[in-house]
Amino acid sequence: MTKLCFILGDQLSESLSSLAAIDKHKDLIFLCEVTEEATYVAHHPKKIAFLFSAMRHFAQLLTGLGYRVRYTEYDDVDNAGCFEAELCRAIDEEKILEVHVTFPGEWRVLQKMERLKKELLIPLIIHEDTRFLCSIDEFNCWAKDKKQLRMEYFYRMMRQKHHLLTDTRGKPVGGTWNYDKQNRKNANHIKTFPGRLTHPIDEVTSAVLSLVEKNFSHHFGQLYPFNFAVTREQALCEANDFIEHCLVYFGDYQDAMRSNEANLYHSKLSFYLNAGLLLPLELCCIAEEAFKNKLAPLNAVEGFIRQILGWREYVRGIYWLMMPDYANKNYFNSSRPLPSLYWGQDTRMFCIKEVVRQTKTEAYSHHIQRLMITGNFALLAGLNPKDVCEWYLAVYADAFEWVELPNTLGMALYADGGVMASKPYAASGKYIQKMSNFCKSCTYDPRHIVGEHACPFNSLYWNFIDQHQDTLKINPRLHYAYLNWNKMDQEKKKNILDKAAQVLTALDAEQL
Ligand code: FAD
Ligand code: DLZ
Ligand code: SF4
Repeated sequence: MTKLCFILGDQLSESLSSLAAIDKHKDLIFLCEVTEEATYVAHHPKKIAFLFSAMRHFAQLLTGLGYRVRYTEYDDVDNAGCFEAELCRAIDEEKILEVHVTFPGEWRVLQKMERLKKELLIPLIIHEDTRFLCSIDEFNCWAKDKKQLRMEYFYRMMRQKHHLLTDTRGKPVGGTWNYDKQNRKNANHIKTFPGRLTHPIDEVTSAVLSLVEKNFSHHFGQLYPFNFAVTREQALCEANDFIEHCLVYFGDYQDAMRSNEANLYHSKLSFYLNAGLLLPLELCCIAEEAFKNKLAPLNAVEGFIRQILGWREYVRGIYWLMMPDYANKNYFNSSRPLPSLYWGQDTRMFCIKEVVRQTKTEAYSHHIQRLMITGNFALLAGLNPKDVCEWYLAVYADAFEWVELPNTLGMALYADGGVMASKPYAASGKYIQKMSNFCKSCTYDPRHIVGEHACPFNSLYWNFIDQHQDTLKINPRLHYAYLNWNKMDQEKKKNILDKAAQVLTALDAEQL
């Protein structure tokens, strides 16, 4: 009996559960590049090129290992254009009697699998995605009796379970679970940052780049220069390079932002983790090893491990716990359409302009830029969560819905009403001034709330605090914000709210 193992574009791992279910010598592996996946949101051209090239290289690797691989390229004449039709074509042509897949990363794709399971005349078996360190069942079990699903407690449980940075009694190395307080320095004084690896463009990547240029150059984003790792070997080089050159300062400058410097000391490994070229546990282990070998301090290593073992696993748990209703949450009933400055329309707000510029050229920006610049602005300006989530899903090369949605809808927009975050990540221009050098290049002034040159974040911040006081003023973490707002006299409040209204009018008129 011939079985088929259907591998999706973000499942490029040799250890994939569905691969273990087939016979290398008898069965068939199937991958396909399809229009529907490339266009259900207008993905950044770099993201499409990265995934197609990584898929093609992975298929080559499997062939080299002795597997039989069927691969549909994007411009194959018979390409049926979507997962279902391509799978059915493969089943018919190859006389397949059983299909194996690994649990997909999106609700949308899971629905496709469930439908196929009913419609196909042969069994379709969905295997758990064992690359994650916390299974969906385990997360649901952890969440079941909790009033609040705070990441910190989930993370401690995961540290103990995986014996990472714990002593023999399961206590945290250094005496504290979380060293985030040490990780809030700005990087304005730093002269140079570590350079990054480059990878040669081989024939496979070159063909993919031409294909993407021909078919997707109308999508937002710059295809060239293209410098993504596209094989596991190259991704491992990226990981080792990060450990050697960046991890040491990863903690200290984790929240810092700089113009013309997208990377700082961040790992830029999310693309490879999310596509399956790297595995989360191996990264946590090499980081812990670096700490043991005194290559990096505890605040850096703990911070890095927390992002992967804590946040990454936690957001996946939240996604599968809360879907499908989660995608429709809109706690503040925000409805303003996404303004064109998110697509690169010129703006005088330097911070937004800079983050959007980096996003366009790199298909990447680091966490604080996503959260406190584009995310914070979307929250304060009351942008429609659906539009905002679609933007994040399209423009970042590491974006798959299981990770993008909770981060955007939950963490950045508080649209889930506090499932993920204990308070909205709303901040004024003061925060951005403290953590970046952006304001020095800006027409606006972060010190002013009203007046011609006042930073738009400032009045929008107080407008947000005022507008949502019915729901937010009982939040203890916003106590000081409301104390300060209520201390202001009526005239001052009115001037600020009038200024916020002017800012929003200018935003709608594309004149901000
Ligand atoms: P580093 O700062 O070097 O962190 C190391 C690793 O930790 C990352 O590679 C990533 O795998 C993991 N990590 C860190 N923070 C998070 C987090 N909050 N959630 C999940 N994993 C995390 N991350 C994605 O992988 N895909 C997304 O689509 C995505 N969308 C986001 C949208 C918004 C609005 C926000 C605020 C955050 C989003 N994140 C997303 C989380 C985070 O911004 C990225 O993981 C990180 O910027 C990737 O860059 P890096 O590899 O240099 O990360
Ligand atoms: C993102 C993406 C793109 C652009 N193209 C493909 C593709 O052609 N074939 C494929 O198997 N996967 C692709 N992907 C990734 C899928 O969208 C991803 O597997 C699902 O979103 C589930 O996470
Ligand atoms: Fe951004 Fe305001 Fe600073 Fe300008 S002044 S860069 S708009 S925070």
